[in-house]
Amino acid sequence: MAATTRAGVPVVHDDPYDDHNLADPYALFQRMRDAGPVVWLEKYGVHAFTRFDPCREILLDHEAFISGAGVGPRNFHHQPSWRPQGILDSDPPVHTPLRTAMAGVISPRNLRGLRAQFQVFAEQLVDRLLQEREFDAVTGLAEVFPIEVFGNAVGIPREGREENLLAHGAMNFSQFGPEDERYQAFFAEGEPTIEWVMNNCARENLTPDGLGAQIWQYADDGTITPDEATRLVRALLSAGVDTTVLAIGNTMQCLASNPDQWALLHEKPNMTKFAVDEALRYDSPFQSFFRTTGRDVDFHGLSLAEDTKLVLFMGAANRDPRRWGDDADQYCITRDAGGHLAFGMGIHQCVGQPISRLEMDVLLTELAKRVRRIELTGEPQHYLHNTLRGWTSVPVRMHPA
Ligand code: OVM
Repeated sequence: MAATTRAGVPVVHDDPYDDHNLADPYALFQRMRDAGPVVWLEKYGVHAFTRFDPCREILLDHEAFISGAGVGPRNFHHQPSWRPQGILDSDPPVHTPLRTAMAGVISPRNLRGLRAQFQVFAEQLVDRLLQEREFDAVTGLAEVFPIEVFGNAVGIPREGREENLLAHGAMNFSQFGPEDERYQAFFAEGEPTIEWVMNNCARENLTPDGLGAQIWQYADDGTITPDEATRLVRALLSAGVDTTVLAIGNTMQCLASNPDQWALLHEKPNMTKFAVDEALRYDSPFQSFFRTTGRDVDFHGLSLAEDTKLVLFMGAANRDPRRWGDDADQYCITRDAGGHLAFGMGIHQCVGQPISRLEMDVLLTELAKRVRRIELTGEPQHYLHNTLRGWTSVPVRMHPA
């Protein structure tokens, strides 16, 4: 990594998106962080940020680093998105009413109602898993819970969720990484789900009391247009499922691989929030985003012209020892993991975060209370995706309390 660009930026020849680095990116992330605050990814022709502070600064400065040209490598100023742009890939003033509507729907009052519903299903699911004793924490737990409770919360039909929601998310999240063979494969799998997802964004197909219907009320009062309402429900359905599924699976993998941490959690189940936050830091389900310079920018010794793409690896920032200390690569539920970048930061910080956190807290608290010990019964299998990080399989055995 000795070579530099003409501007003196260290050049990285490694491919963060190859199979090997997707399975275990942390050795490469360390080399990228140590090379400097910014590196040049030769293969993709883009500057990359992996240290905590610059990543956080970029996310917080939404005027220098805009989202409206897309948050993947494709620059929408020159090449359109595969679908109409929405809350994620817009800037103020377009973004503001979208955010207002979405934040209004994810209200404390709604969350109180959802907690009660989530609790009922968490108890049923944990009852069932305790009977089985041995199960897969991804397919038998992490996928099952959000598909049921989040689907119900939005107000979509029960039929078709399994076949459509995960494949749709995996396709959608592929747009935030390179358009390579892996991208093509996720798009091929996801394309047949578009019709089902878009149908369920329509007002007439949503239950009258769910989050989806409440988004439509903002169209009624004129805060947003009907097209914008459709796309906000689309955002719930395309961003709200896979991410939480992966976060639950990653937390289970962390805890199953660190029996002392499960023992701590079982002793104090009200530490579940910390166990989840630490898992979000340790293996962030959402690894990377692009931004585009909204004007000429001087940043960390680098001059970037307006309309230049750059990539931030939040997954690397969340392991930066400059921020987290020498034990950054340890999963430790007593650490203060607050302030990690797994949900982003600034005006685009995950607006669904309270729902996702509620799902994880309710489900994993129930498990923590009722399970004394958990062990892996086989090797967890990596999920390889350009933007998402997690597992396709985490086989476990539970020992009831
Ligand atoms: C989308 C979308 C919305 C919000 C977040 C996101 C984290 C995607 O509409 O696809 O990814």
